[in-house]
Amino acid sequence: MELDESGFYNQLLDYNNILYLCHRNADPDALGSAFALKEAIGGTIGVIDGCDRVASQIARQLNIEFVTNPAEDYDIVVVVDTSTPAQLNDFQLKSYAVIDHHATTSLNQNALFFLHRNKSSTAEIVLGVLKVMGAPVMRRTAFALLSGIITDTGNFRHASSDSFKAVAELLELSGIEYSEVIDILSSVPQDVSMRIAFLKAAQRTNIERVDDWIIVSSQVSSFGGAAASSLISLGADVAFVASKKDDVVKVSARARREAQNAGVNLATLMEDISVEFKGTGGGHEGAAGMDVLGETENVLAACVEGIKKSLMKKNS
Ligand SMILES: [Mn+2]
Repeated sequence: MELDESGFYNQLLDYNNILYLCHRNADPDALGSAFALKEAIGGTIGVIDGCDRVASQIARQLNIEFVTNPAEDYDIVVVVDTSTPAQLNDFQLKSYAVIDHHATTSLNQNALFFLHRNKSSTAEIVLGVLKVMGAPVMRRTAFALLSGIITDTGNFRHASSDSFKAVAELLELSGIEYSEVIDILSSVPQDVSMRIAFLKAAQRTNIERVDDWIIVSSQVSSFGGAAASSLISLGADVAFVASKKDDVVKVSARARREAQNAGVNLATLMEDISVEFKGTGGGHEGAAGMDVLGETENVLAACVEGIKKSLMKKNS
């Protein structure tokens, strides 16, 4: 059942023991949104496997307590900022709700109720819920939501006018200075193994050119998503980076805005290819991912072919 902000909040009031569950390797948008909901409504924050580098720093800074790989004995689980069950590993969802901003959220289908908005971050949706509730927006809540918006919009590169409005509102309501948030976010040191992953991704790149479009694919053992973004900043229009772990090939895909305007939609591409390779996938037009089974080379080849097709369709 799809609900609006006030419906979502009113449904949650019926439950006592709520778990706000973030996707694995929780980012600031997931953790910040879960934290703001917990502060306003009560409950426990859970993460699968842990937080990413920036979210860990924010958790330390704001003293955010969370449970890693929580048990499954809650009255209801609110899945936050998560589009596919694969992002929750083996966590068995029974009674659950979803609050999310991804273009395709397959988790909505079996949820008791869900709140979905096409915003740049889940944090912006949560702010909407807090406003409907008339909940006070305290410093830590505002800080957590601001860091979610800033990181999910790629430092406002993919921000909508709504994201800017939400930021302005959060600063006003909480009295935080924007520079305080930026200082924390930029003081997080870039992990050395992440920088090595960027360099390896660049070294192993296969480059394909279609007209003036550059499509690249590569492989690293970890940090695939960040490595794909780094290939975009190096000059690729579309980048696919695969990591193989046991039998699962994890692909992270990124595309420049110009490629999206020319017809590239990574969310649907990842969904389509993941079906072909017996896995799950989805995300946004410009940033998506999938977990599939197969040979890494074949999976990457299918990704690159898919992009070539969508770029050529536009030309003809
Ligand atoms: Mn998000």
